[in-house]
Amino acid sequence: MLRKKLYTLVFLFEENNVLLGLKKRGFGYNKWNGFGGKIEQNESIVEAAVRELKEECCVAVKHENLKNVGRLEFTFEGEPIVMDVRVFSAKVFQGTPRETEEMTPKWYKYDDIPFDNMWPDDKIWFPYMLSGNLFYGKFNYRGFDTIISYDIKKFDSVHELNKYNEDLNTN
Ligand code: 6U4
Repeated sequence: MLRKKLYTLVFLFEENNVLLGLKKRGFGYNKWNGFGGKIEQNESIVEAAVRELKEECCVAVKHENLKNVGRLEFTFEGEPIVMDVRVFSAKVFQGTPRETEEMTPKWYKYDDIPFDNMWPDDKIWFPYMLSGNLFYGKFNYRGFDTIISYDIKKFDSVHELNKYNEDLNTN
């Protein structure tokens, strides 16, 4: 039986730039990615997204300014766990991104996104996010570099996406 573990992943946007962070330790080490992590006990998904963003790049965001733009599920061959990642974007936030123990933040123009130094799935679903489409992607990995199979669906409304995000607690 596969066990699901919930994660958050937040991207900030400002004038056609997206904020990425270079992970300095742990899972995804040395890859550019959004900001996020595991959901703690007694915490909603959105609360976790706010907390991780603050911890990892010192930026504050209000719940109502986080938009749920997608969901990603990752399985790794031979591992009994599904990483269930809820993806958010925000255009309104407080503070200037700063380096922390976990991440080095940097703004990237859409044309300069360093896909070769990111998770291989990112180049598949980023175009959906950057063009404002909602998405639900499932990726099956062998090791951390090879995608064996994947499936991605596009949604036109948050309502449709939320049918898949049945447990999303937006409090
Ligand atoms: P600790 O234990 O505090 O270091 P924590 O910050 O809670 O960990 P972490 O860093 O393990 O969690 O979270 C992993 C992050 O990486 C989440 O934001 C989800 C994201 N992620 C994982 N696999 C990914 C993948 N294949 N593609 C992607 N993001 C992924 O774009």
